Amino acid sequence: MKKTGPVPARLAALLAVLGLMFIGGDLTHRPPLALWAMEPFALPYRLPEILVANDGRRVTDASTWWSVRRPEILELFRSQVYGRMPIRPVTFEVFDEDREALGGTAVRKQVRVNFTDDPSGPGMDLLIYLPARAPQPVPVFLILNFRGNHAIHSDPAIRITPSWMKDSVGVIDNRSTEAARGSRSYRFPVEKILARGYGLATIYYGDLDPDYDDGFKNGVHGAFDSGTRTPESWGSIAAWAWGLSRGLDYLETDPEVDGKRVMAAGHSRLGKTALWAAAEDERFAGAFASGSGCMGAAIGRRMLGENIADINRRFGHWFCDNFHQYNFREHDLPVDQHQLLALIAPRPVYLASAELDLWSDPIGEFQAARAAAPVFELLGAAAPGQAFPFKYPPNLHEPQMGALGFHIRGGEHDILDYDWDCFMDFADRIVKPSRP
Ligand code: GTR
Repeated sequence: MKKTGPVPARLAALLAVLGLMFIGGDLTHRPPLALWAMEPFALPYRLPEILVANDGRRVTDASTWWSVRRPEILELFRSQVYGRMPIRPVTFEVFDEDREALGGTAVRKQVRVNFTDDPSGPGMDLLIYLPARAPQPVPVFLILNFRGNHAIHSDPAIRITPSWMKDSVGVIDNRSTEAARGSRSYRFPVEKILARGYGLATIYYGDLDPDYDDGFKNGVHGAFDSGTRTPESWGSIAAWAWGLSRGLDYLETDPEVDGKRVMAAGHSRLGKTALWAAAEDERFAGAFASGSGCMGAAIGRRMLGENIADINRRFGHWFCDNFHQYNFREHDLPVDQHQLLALIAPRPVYLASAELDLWSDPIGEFQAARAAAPVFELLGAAAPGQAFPFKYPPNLHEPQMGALGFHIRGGEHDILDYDWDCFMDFADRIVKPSRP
Protein backbone atom coordinates (compact mmCIF):
# COMPACT_ATOMS: atom_id res chain seq x y z
CA MET A 1 0.00 0.00 0.00
CA LYS A 2 1.23 3.51 -0.79
CA LYS A 3 2.64 5.55 2.04
CA THR A 4 1.27 9.00 2.66
CA GLY A 5 3.99 11.18 1.18
CA PRO A 6 7.69 11.84 1.47
CA VAL A 7 9.04 12.48 4.93
CA PRO A 8 10.45 15.99 4.15
CA ALA A 9 7.02 17.14 2.95
CA ARG A 10 5.40 15.98 6.14
CA LEU A 11 8.16 17.52 8.20
CA ALA A 12 7.56 20.82 6.46
CA ALA A 13 3.84 20.54 7.19
CA LEU A 14 4.66 19.77 10.80
CA LEU A 15 6.81 22.90 11.07
CA ALA A 16 4.11 24.98 9.40
CA VAL A 17 1.56 23.81 11.92
CA LEU A 18 3.91 24.40 14.83
CA GLY A 19 4.31 27.94 13.49
CA LEU A 20 0.55 28.27 13.33
CA MET A 21 0.32 27.25 16.96
CA PHE A 22 2.72 30.01 17.93
CA ILE A 23 0.94 32.74 16.03
CA GLY A 24 -2.40 31.44 17.26
CA GLY A 25 -4.42 29.05 15.11
CA ASP A 26 -7.42 26.85 15.73
CA LEU A 27 -5.99 24.26 18.11
CA THR A 28 -9.18 22.30 18.56
CA HIS A 29 -9.21 21.41 14.89
CA ARG A 30 -5.49 21.26 14.23
CA PRO A 31 -3.81 18.29 12.57
CA PRO A 32 -2.79 15.39 14.86
CA LEU A 33 0.82 16.49 15.18
CA ALA A 34 2.00 13.71 17.47
CA LEU A 35 0.72 11.15 14.99
CA TRP A 36 2.28 12.89 12.03
CA ALA A 37 5.59 12.89 13.80
CA MET A 38 5.43 9.11 14.27
CA GLU A 39 4.27 8.28 10.76
CA PRO A 40 7.76 7.97 9.20
CA PHE A 41 8.38 5.03 11.56
CA ALA A 42 5.51 2.92 10.19
CA LEU A 43 6.81 -0.02 8.16
CA PRO A 44 5.79 -0.32 4.53
CA TYR A 45 3.38 -3.17 4.08
CA ARG A 46 1.24 -5.16 1.71
CA LEU A 47 -2.09 -6.24 3.15
CA PRO A 48 -3.59 -9.69 2.72
CA GLU A 49 -6.19 -9.44 -0.04
CA ILE A 50 -9.63 -8.82 1.27
CA LEU A 51 -11.63 -9.64 -1.88
CA VAL A 52 -9.61 -12.53 -3.28
CA ALA A 53 -10.56 -16.01 -2.07
CA ASN A 54 -7.98 -18.55 -0.94
CA ASP A 55 -8.21 -20.27 -4.33
CA GLY A 56 -7.30 -17.01 -6.09
CA ARG A 57 -10.81 -16.20 -7.26
CA ARG A 58 -11.79 -12.48 -7.21
CA VAL A 59 -14.84 -11.79 -5.09
CA THR A 60 -17.06 -9.44 -7.06
CA ASP A 61 -20.53 -10.16 -5.68
CA ALA A 62 -22.15 -10.27 -2.27
CA SER A 63 -23.12 -13.92 -2.49
CA THR A 64 -19.49 -15.05 -2.97
CA TRP A 65 -18.50 -12.86 -0.03
CA TRP A 66 -21.07 -14.51 2.24
CA SER A 67 -20.59 -18.08 1.06
CA VAL A 68 -16.82 -18.18 0.41
CA ARG A 69 -14.65 -15.27 1.44
CA ARG A 70 -16.23 -14.24 4.74
CA PRO A 71 -16.15 -17.80 6.14
CA GLU A 72 -12.48 -18.10 5.11
CA ILE A 73 -11.49 -14.91 6.93
CA LEU A 74 -13.60 -15.74 9.99
CA GLU A 75 -11.95 -19.13 10.18
CA LEU A 76 -8.47 -17.58 10.11
CA PHE A 77 -9.29 -15.19 12.94
CA ARG A 78 -10.72 -18.06 14.96
CA SER A 79 -7.88 -20.49 14.39
CA GLN A 80 -4.92 -18.06 14.40
CA VAL A 81 -5.91 -15.15 16.64
CA TYR A 82 -8.77 -15.29 19.14
CA GLY A 83 -9.68 -18.98 19.30
CA ARG A 84 -13.01 -20.75 19.02
CA MET A 85 -15.88 -19.98 21.36
CA PRO A 86 -18.31 -22.68 22.39
CA ILE A 87 -22.06 -22.59 21.89
CA ARG A 88 -23.64 -22.70 25.35
CA PRO A 89 -27.18 -21.70 26.29
CA VAL A 90 -27.66 -19.56 29.40
CA THR A 91 -30.58 -18.68 31.67
CA PHE A 92 -31.67 -15.30 33.04
CA GLU A 93 -33.10 -14.02 36.25
CA VAL A 94 -34.15 -10.35 36.51
CA PHE A 95 -33.32 -9.60 40.15
CA ASP A 96 -33.87 -5.85 40.12
CA GLU A 97 -36.23 -3.52 38.30
CA ASP A 98 -36.73 0.13 39.23
CA ARG A 99 -38.94 2.20 36.95
CA GLU A 100 -38.08 5.44 38.71
CA ALA A 101 -34.30 5.17 38.71
CA LEU A 102 -31.91 8.14 38.39
CA GLY A 103 -34.49 10.62 39.64
CA GLY A 104 -37.24 9.22 37.45
CA THR A 105 -35.33 9.56 34.17
CA ALA A 106 -34.46 5.88 33.81
CA VAL A 107 -35.64 2.32 34.08
CA ARG A 108 -32.91 0.24 35.73
CA LYS A 109 -32.79 -3.53 35.49
CA GLN A 110 -30.22 -5.99 36.75
CA VAL A 111 -30.18 -9.47 35.33
CA ARG A 112 -28.24 -12.46 36.55
CA VAL A 113 -27.14 -14.51 33.57
CA ASN A 114 -26.40 -18.05 34.70
CA PHE A 115 -23.88 -19.96 32.61
CA THR A 116 -24.93 -23.38 33.87
CA ASP A 117 -28.11 -24.92 35.29
CA ASP A 118 -26.83 -24.12 38.77
CA PRO A 119 -28.01 -20.60 39.76
CA SER A 120 -25.28 -20.46 42.39
CA GLY A 121 -22.68 -21.40 39.77
CA PRO A 122 -20.76 -19.16 37.36
CA GLY A 123 -22.59 -16.27 35.77
CA MET A 124 -22.56 -12.54 35.13
CA ASP A 125 -24.57 -9.49 36.15
CA LEU A 126 -26.03 -7.46 33.32
CA LEU A 127 -26.88 -3.87 34.33
CA ILE A 128 -29.32 -2.04 32.07
CA TYR A 129 -30.47 1.58 32.00
CA LEU A 130 -33.23 2.52 29.58
CA PRO A 131 -34.77 5.95 29.03
CA ALA A 132 -37.92 6.22 31.16
CA ARG A 133 -41.22 6.33 29.30
CA ALA A 134 -39.64 5.61 25.90
CA PRO A 135 -42.40 5.48 23.27
CA GLN A 136 -41.04 2.29 21.71
CA PRO A 137 -38.30 -0.34 22.20
CA VAL A 138 -34.96 1.46 22.30
CA PRO A 139 -31.58 0.85 20.68
CA VAL A 140 -28.92 -0.08 23.23
CA PHE A 141 -25.16 0.18 23.54
CA LEU A 142 -23.89 -3.00 25.17
CA ILE A 143 -20.46 -2.47 26.67
CA LEU A 144 -18.12 -4.39 28.95
CA ASN A 145 -16.56 -2.50 31.85
CA PHE A 146 -13.22 -2.83 33.66
CA ARG A 147 -14.15 -2.12 37.27
CA GLY A 148 -17.54 -3.66 37.94
CA ASN A 149 -21.06 -2.49 37.13
CA HIS A 150 -21.15 -0.52 40.38
CA ALA A 151 -18.18 1.58 39.20
CA ILE A 152 -20.02 3.01 36.18
CA HIS A 153 -22.48 5.09 38.22
CA SER A 154 -22.96 6.17 41.83
CA ASP A 155 -26.51 4.70 41.85
CA PRO A 156 -26.56 2.92 45.27
CA ALA A 157 -28.76 0.08 43.98
CA ILE A 158 -26.16 -1.39 41.63
CA ARG A 159 -24.94 -4.72 42.99
CA ILE A 160 -21.25 -4.74 43.82
CA THR A 161 -19.59 -7.56 41.98
CA PRO A 162 -18.04 -10.24 44.18
CA SER A 163 -15.76 -11.29 41.29
CA TRP A 164 -11.97 -11.06 41.29
CA MET A 165 -10.67 -7.61 40.40
CA LYS A 166 -7.26 -6.02 40.10
CA ASP A 167 -6.51 -3.86 43.16
CA SER A 168 -7.30 -0.18 42.52
CA VAL A 169 -9.46 2.58 44.04
CA GLY A 170 -11.86 0.84 46.45
CA VAL A 171 -10.58 -2.65 45.57
CA ILE A 172 -8.81 -4.43 48.40
CA ASP A 173 -7.34 -7.92 48.20
CA ASN A 174 -8.89 -8.28 44.75
CA ARG A 175 -12.45 -7.63 45.99
CA SER A 176 -14.37 -4.47 45.26
CA THR A 177 -15.85 -2.45 48.12
CA GLU A 178 -18.47 0.26 48.47
CA ALA A 179 -15.70 2.84 48.00
CA ALA A 180 -15.45 1.85 44.32
CA ARG A 181 -19.04 2.81 43.60
CA GLY A 182 -19.14 5.37 40.78
CA SER A 183 -15.34 5.44 40.54
CA ARG A 184 -15.41 5.06 36.74
CA SER A 185 -18.56 7.09 36.05
CA TYR A 186 -16.64 9.59 33.89
CA ARG A 187 -16.39 6.88 31.23
CA PHE A 188 -20.14 6.18 31.18
CA PRO A 189 -22.26 9.31 30.67
CA VAL A 190 -25.47 7.39 31.41
CA GLU A 191 -27.79 10.40 31.69
CA LYS A 192 -26.52 11.82 28.41
CA ILE A 193 -26.97 8.49 26.62
CA LEU A 194 -30.53 8.12 27.90
CA ALA A 195 -31.40 11.72 26.96
CA ARG A 196 -30.54 10.88 23.36
CA GLY A 197 -32.93 7.94 23.34
CA TYR A 198 -30.42 5.12 23.77
CA GLY A 199 -30.17 2.52 26.49
CA LEU A 200 -26.90 1.45 28.07
CA ALA A 201 -26.24 -2.11 29.17
CA THR A 202 -23.01 -3.23 30.77
CA ILE A 203 -21.22 -6.28 32.14
CA TYR A 204 -18.07 -6.51 34.26
CA TYR A 205 -15.55 -8.33 32.07
CA GLY A 206 -14.07 -10.16 35.07
CA ASP A 207 -17.41 -11.93 35.59
CA LEU A 208 -16.51 -13.78 32.38
CA ASP A 209 -12.81 -14.25 32.74
CA PRO A 210 -10.50 -12.63 35.30
CA ASP A 211 -7.85 -10.77 33.35
CA TYR A 212 -4.66 -12.59 34.31
CA ASP A 213 -2.94 -15.70 33.09
CA ASP A 214 -3.98 -18.64 35.25
CA GLY A 215 -3.69 -21.25 32.52
CA PHE A 216 -7.40 -20.85 31.68
CA LYS A 217 -8.62 -22.47 34.90
CA ASN A 218 -11.01 -19.80 36.13
CA GLY A 219 -13.89 -17.92 34.46
CA VAL A 220 -15.84 -19.38 31.58
CA HIS A 221 -12.85 -21.42 30.45
CA GLY A 222 -12.87 -23.27 33.74
CA ALA A 223 -16.65 -23.64 33.65
CA PHE A 224 -16.93 -25.04 30.11
CA ASP A 225 -13.67 -26.48 28.87
CA SER A 226 -12.91 -30.09 29.37
CA GLY A 227 -9.83 -32.01 28.30
CA THR A 228 -6.63 -30.44 27.12
CA ARG A 229 -6.57 -27.13 25.33
CA THR A 230 -5.76 -27.11 21.64
CA PRO A 231 -3.82 -24.38 19.79
CA GLU A 232 -7.23 -23.05 18.68
CA SER A 233 -8.92 -22.99 22.09
CA TRP A 234 -10.41 -19.63 23.00
CA GLY A 235 -8.47 -16.96 24.84
CA SER A 236 -9.81 -14.19 27.05
CA ILE A 237 -10.91 -11.79 24.29
CA ALA A 238 -13.10 -14.56 22.87
CA ALA A 239 -14.45 -15.25 26.38
CA TRP A 240 -15.36 -11.61 26.90
CA ALA A 241 -16.91 -11.44 23.42
CA TRP A 242 -18.92 -14.56 24.25
CA GLY A 243 -20.26 -12.64 27.26
CA LEU A 244 -21.42 -9.75 25.06
CA SER A 245 -23.38 -12.25 22.99
CA ARG A 246 -24.99 -13.71 26.11
CA GLY A 247 -25.94 -10.16 27.14
CA LEU A 248 -27.56 -9.79 23.73
CA ASP A 249 -29.40 -13.09 24.28
CA TYR A 250 -31.14 -11.43 27.23
CA LEU A 251 -31.68 -8.07 25.52
CA GLU A 252 -33.44 -9.83 22.64
CA THR A 253 -36.03 -11.08 25.12
CA ASP A 254 -36.70 -7.70 26.75
CA PRO A 255 -39.72 -6.01 25.15
CA GLU A 256 -38.40 -2.56 26.08
CA VAL A 257 -35.25 -3.11 24.02
CA ASP A 258 -35.06 -3.33 20.26
CA GLY A 259 -33.00 -6.51 19.92
CA LYS A 260 -32.20 -5.65 16.30
CA ARG A 261 -30.54 -2.40 17.34
CA VAL A 262 -28.06 -3.53 19.98
CA MET A 263 -24.54 -2.27 19.34
CA ALA A 264 -21.39 -3.80 20.78
CA ALA A 265 -19.11 -1.20 22.33
CA GLY A 266 -15.88 -1.12 24.28
CA HIS A 267 -12.66 0.65 25.08
CA SER A 268 -9.12 -0.62 24.63
CA ARG A 269 -8.89 -4.40 25.22
CA LEU A 270 -12.66 -4.27 25.47
CA GLY A 271 -12.77 -2.36 22.16
CA LYS A 272 -10.89 -5.26 20.58
CA THR A 273 -13.51 -7.46 22.21
CA ALA A 274 -16.45 -5.45 20.84
CA LEU A 275 -15.06 -5.81 17.31
CA TRP A 276 -14.57 -9.55 17.68
CA ALA A 277 -18.04 -9.95 19.22
CA ALA A 278 -19.66 -8.13 16.29
CA ALA A 279 -17.61 -10.19 13.82
CA GLU A 280 -18.63 -13.47 15.46
CA ASP A 281 -22.23 -12.57 16.18
CA GLU A 282 -24.14 -11.08 13.27
CA ARG A 283 -27.04 -10.11 15.50
CA PHE A 284 -25.12 -7.04 16.70
CA ALA A 285 -26.30 -3.97 14.80
CA GLY A 286 -22.81 -2.48 14.74
CA ALA A 287 -19.53 -2.06 16.59
CA PHE A 288 -18.17 0.96 18.43
CA ALA A 289 -14.53 0.63 19.49
CA SER A 290 -12.44 3.20 21.31
CA GLY A 291 -8.64 2.90 21.36
CA SER A 292 -8.79 -0.72 20.22
CA GLY A 293 -5.30 -0.62 18.67
CA CYS A 294 -3.18 -3.75 18.31
CA MET A 295 -5.36 -6.75 17.39
CA GLY A 296 -8.33 -4.38 17.49
CA ALA A 297 -8.70 -2.02 14.55
CA ALA A 298 -5.07 -1.10 13.83
CA ILE A 299 -3.18 -2.56 10.86
CA GLY A 300 -0.60 -4.87 12.47
CA ARG A 301 1.82 -4.81 9.54
CA ARG A 302 2.64 -1.15 10.20
CA MET A 303 4.29 -2.26 13.43
CA LEU A 304 3.78 1.15 14.94
CA GLY A 305 2.90 1.33 18.63
CA GLU A 306 2.12 -2.02 20.22
CA ASN A 307 3.09 -5.05 18.13
CA ILE A 308 2.28 -8.75 18.37
CA ALA A 309 5.35 -9.60 20.43
CA ASP A 310 4.50 -6.81 22.91
CA ILE A 311 0.93 -7.94 23.32
CA ASN A 312 1.80 -11.62 23.60
CA ARG A 313 4.47 -10.93 26.20
CA ARG A 314 2.11 -9.07 28.52
CA PHE A 315 -1.28 -10.43 27.53
CA GLY A 316 -0.75 -13.77 25.83
CA HIS A 317 -3.85 -15.13 27.55
CA TRP A 318 -6.05 -12.84 25.44
CA PHE A 319 -5.43 -15.05 22.39
CA CYS A 320 -5.37 -18.65 21.29
CA ASP A 321 -2.03 -20.47 21.46
CA ASN A 322 -1.55 -20.40 17.67
CA PHE A 323 -1.25 -16.64 17.87
CA HIS A 324 1.95 -16.90 19.88
CA GLN A 325 3.89 -18.02 16.80
CA TYR A 326 3.51 -14.60 15.17
CA ASN A 327 5.80 -12.57 17.45
CA PHE A 328 7.70 -10.17 15.14
CA ARG A 329 6.08 -12.04 12.24
CA GLU A 330 3.18 -9.70 11.50
CA HIS A 331 3.77 -10.26 7.80
CA ASP A 332 3.23 -14.01 8.16
CA LEU A 333 -0.09 -13.72 9.96
CA PRO A 334 -2.58 -14.62 7.21
CA VAL A 335 -4.95 -11.83 8.25
CA ASP A 336 -4.68 -8.18 9.17
CA GLN A 337 -7.16 -6.07 11.08
CA HIS A 338 -8.91 -4.47 8.08
CA GLN A 339 -10.34 -7.95 7.61
CA LEU A 340 -11.73 -7.95 11.14
CA LEU A 341 -13.63 -4.75 10.29
CA ALA A 342 -14.80 -6.30 7.02
CA LEU A 343 -16.30 -9.25 8.91
CA ILE A 344 -18.70 -6.77 10.50
CA ALA A 345 -19.81 -5.32 7.13
CA PRO A 346 -22.32 -4.12 6.08
CA ARG A 347 -23.11 -3.23 9.69
CA PRO A 348 -21.63 0.10 10.81
CA VAL A 349 -18.27 0.27 12.56
CA TYR A 350 -17.05 3.35 14.41
CA LEU A 351 -13.47 3.81 15.59
CA ALA A 352 -12.60 6.41 18.22
CA SER A 353 -8.95 7.28 18.76
CA ALA A 354 -6.84 9.89 20.50
CA GLU A 355 -3.82 11.86 19.38
CA LEU A 356 -1.53 10.88 22.24
CA ASP A 357 -2.54 7.21 22.14
CA LEU A 358 0.49 6.27 20.06
CA TRP A 359 0.44 2.75 21.52
CA SER A 360 -2.88 2.10 19.71
CA ASP A 361 -1.65 3.51 16.36
CA PRO A 362 -4.68 5.68 15.45
CA ILE A 363 -3.49 6.14 11.87
CA GLY A 364 -3.25 2.36 11.57
CA GLU A 365 -6.92 2.26 12.56
CA PHE A 366 -7.75 4.85 9.92
CA GLN A 367 -5.89 2.80 7.31
CA ALA A 368 -7.79 -0.34 8.35
CA ALA A 369 -11.11 1.45 7.84
CA ARG A 370 -9.98 2.52 4.37
CA ALA A 371 -8.85 -0.96 3.45
CA ALA A 372 -12.09 -2.54 4.71
CA ALA A 373 -14.30 -0.09 2.81
CA PRO A 374 -14.59 -2.10 -0.45
CA VAL A 375 -16.41 -4.88 1.41
CA PHE A 376 -18.94 -2.41 2.82
CA GLU A 377 -19.49 -1.16 -0.72
CA LEU A 378 -19.80 -4.65 -2.17
CA LEU A 379 -22.53 -5.36 0.39
CA GLY A 380 -24.43 -2.18 -0.43
CA ALA A 381 -23.68 -0.15 2.71
CA ALA A 382 -22.42 2.68 0.48
CA ALA A 383 -22.01 3.53 -3.19
CA PRO A 384 -18.69 2.54 -4.79
CA GLY A 385 -15.88 4.63 -3.32
CA GLN A 386 -18.14 6.08 -0.62
CA ALA A 387 -17.87 3.75 2.39
CA PHE A 388 -14.85 5.61 3.77
CA PRO A 389 -13.93 8.20 1.17
CA PHE A 390 -11.46 10.09 3.32
CA LYS A 391 -7.97 10.70 2.09
CA TYR A 392 -5.89 11.10 5.19
CA PRO A 393 -6.51 11.12 8.93
CA PRO A 394 -8.51 14.18 9.84
CA ASN A 395 -7.79 17.10 12.09
CA LEU A 396 -8.57 16.57 15.74
CA HIS A 397 -12.25 16.62 16.59
CA GLU A 398 -13.40 16.25 12.98
CA PRO A 399 -15.27 12.93 12.89
CA GLN A 400 -15.42 11.22 9.52
CA MET A 401 -18.59 9.29 8.91
CA GLY A 402 -19.28 7.00 5.99
CA ALA A 403 -20.34 3.36 6.31
CA LEU A 404 -17.40 3.28 8.71
CA GLY A 405 -16.66 6.17 11.05
CA PHE A 406 -13.49 7.46 12.67
CA HIS A 407 -12.20 10.34 14.74
CA ILE A 408 -9.11 11.50 16.55
CA ARG A 409 -9.73 13.34 19.78
CA GLY A 410 -7.08 15.41 21.52
CA GLY A 411 -5.53 13.80 24.58
CA GLU A 412 -4.85 10.33 25.90
CA HIS A 413 -6.03 6.74 25.64
CA ASP A 414 -9.46 6.83 27.27
CA ILE A 415 -13.17 6.89 26.51
CA LEU A 416 -14.69 10.29 27.23
CA ASP A 417 -17.89 12.23 26.64
CA TYR A 418 -16.58 13.41 23.28
CA ASP A 419 -16.20 9.81 22.11
CA TRP A 420 -19.73 8.95 23.24
CA ASP A 421 -21.10 12.07 21.49
CA CYS A 422 -19.54 10.85 18.24
CA PHE A 423 -20.71 7.27 18.82
CA MET A 424 -24.25 8.56 19.15
CA ASP A 425 -24.03 10.98 16.19
CA PHE A 426 -22.91 8.03 14.08
CA ALA A 427 -25.49 5.66 15.55
CA ASP A 428 -28.25 8.23 14.92
CA ARG A 429 -27.61 7.80 11.21
CA ILE A 430 -28.40 4.12 11.39
CA VAL A 431 -30.65 3.30 14.29
CA LYS A 432 -32.52 6.60 14.73
CA PRO A 433 -33.88 6.45 18.26
CA SER A 434 -36.96 8.46 19.12
CA ARG A 435 -36.04 10.85 21.90
CA PRO A 436 -37.89 10.36 25.18
C1 GTR B 1 -2.52 -1.99 27.20
C2 GTR B 1 -2.43 -2.96 26.06
C3 GTR B 1 -3.35 -2.52 24.98
C4 GTR B 1 -4.72 -2.14 25.49
C5 GTR B 1 -4.72 -1.55 26.89
C6 GTR B 1 -6.01 -1.63 27.69
O1 GTR B 1 -1.60 -2.16 28.18
O2 GTR B 1 -1.11 -3.01 25.64
O3 GTR B 1 -3.41 -3.51 23.98
O4 GTR B 1 -5.57 -3.20 25.43
O5 GTR B 1 -3.79 -2.14 27.71
O6 GTR B 1 -6.86 -2.49 27.51
O7 GTR B 1 -6.15 -0.79 28.57
